[in-house]
Amino acid sequence: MIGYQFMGKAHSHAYRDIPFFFEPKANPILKALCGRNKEAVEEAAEKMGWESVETDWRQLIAREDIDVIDIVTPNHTHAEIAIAAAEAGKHIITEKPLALTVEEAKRMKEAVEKHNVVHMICHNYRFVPAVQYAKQLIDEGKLGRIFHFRANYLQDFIIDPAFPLIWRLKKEVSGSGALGDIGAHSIDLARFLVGEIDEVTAMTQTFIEERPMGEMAGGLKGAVNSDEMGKVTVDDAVAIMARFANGTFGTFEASRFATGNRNKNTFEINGEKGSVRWDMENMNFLDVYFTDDDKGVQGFRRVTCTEEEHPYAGAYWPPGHIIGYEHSFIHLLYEFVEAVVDKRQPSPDFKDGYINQLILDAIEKSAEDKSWQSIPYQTE
Ligand code: SOE
Repeated sequence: MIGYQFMGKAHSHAYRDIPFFFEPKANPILKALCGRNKEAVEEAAEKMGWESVETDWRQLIAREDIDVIDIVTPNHTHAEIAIAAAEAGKHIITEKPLALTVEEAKRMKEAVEKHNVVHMICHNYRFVPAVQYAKQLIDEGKLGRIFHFRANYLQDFIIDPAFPLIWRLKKEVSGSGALGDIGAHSIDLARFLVGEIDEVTAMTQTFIEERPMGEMAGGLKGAVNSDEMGKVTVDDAVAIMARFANGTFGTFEASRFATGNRNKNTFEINGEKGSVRWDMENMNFLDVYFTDDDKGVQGFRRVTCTEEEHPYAGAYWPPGHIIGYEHSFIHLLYEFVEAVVDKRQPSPDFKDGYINQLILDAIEKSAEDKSWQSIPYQTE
């Protein structure tokens, strides 16, 4: 694995828990952890159970004893590492968004297809049992024709002007701000649950234009490391309207200035026969509404998705013993490990990441020139 901070922790924990709760066809072996700071990566490897460390990702990729490369580094490094890994015949999983640009994402997709390696992108929220069950209900036609997909992904960790200029706030490292970091998750959920998006229009806002220089300090914390100020070059918030190919009406909002919301990743889907509603901060619940309930009891009801019937949930505890954020990574990486053993493509993969990047790019273009932008699928 290349990287070892927030996502490095989530992925390392997940690999170690897969054989604990599932019967994988092969147990992942944590062979090598890679990071530039030797002392820090050795400490992380010790803590998270990696057998060895590397400080140059090129050396890691050249190792014969490595089958899979897991990329959890900042967005601007994804393309170079993934393409080199594909050329070395390694299977690849990378954190989202796939790349900085559509051009990079295209080259990543072409590289993994050319070298016939298994590839996946870590849109972990697809793998929450309640979200999987929502998809089951929709695919079974329980909601009927879908009228609305509505998603808000709201955080507030950077509302303090003293929060430093971390990599997530620099376009040359992150690609975009709230849009690509959290909006990309909502776009992936929209594609997973409802279908492809035809066209978008959007607006973005940057509330704080300058911040003290600094760096990530684990999780979503930042540490100021100079009294110099730097320019924020990404969006702090984005609002999007989208028309889906199947006629669904889509509205999205992603913000890091939604004071009081820590990781409020939510969606609501309204159909002719019913609706579903999900909120990551109450991730085990799925609120459902069906028009054929008796009139006297009609209303949203809350289902706790910890039954055998709810995908992945039955692997853990008896009903009602809920699970957490970290379990979504266990489910995703379990599916990745199975796909690598079977040498087949899991979902979401680099093609999903590329389409996501096309949508992110269209949103940015639309916000720039106040236009509607069609998604250029035909160029894939
Ligand atoms: C920061 O916004 C972040 O860590 C995202 O990068 C993750 O993808 C999301 O799952 C939680 O918030």
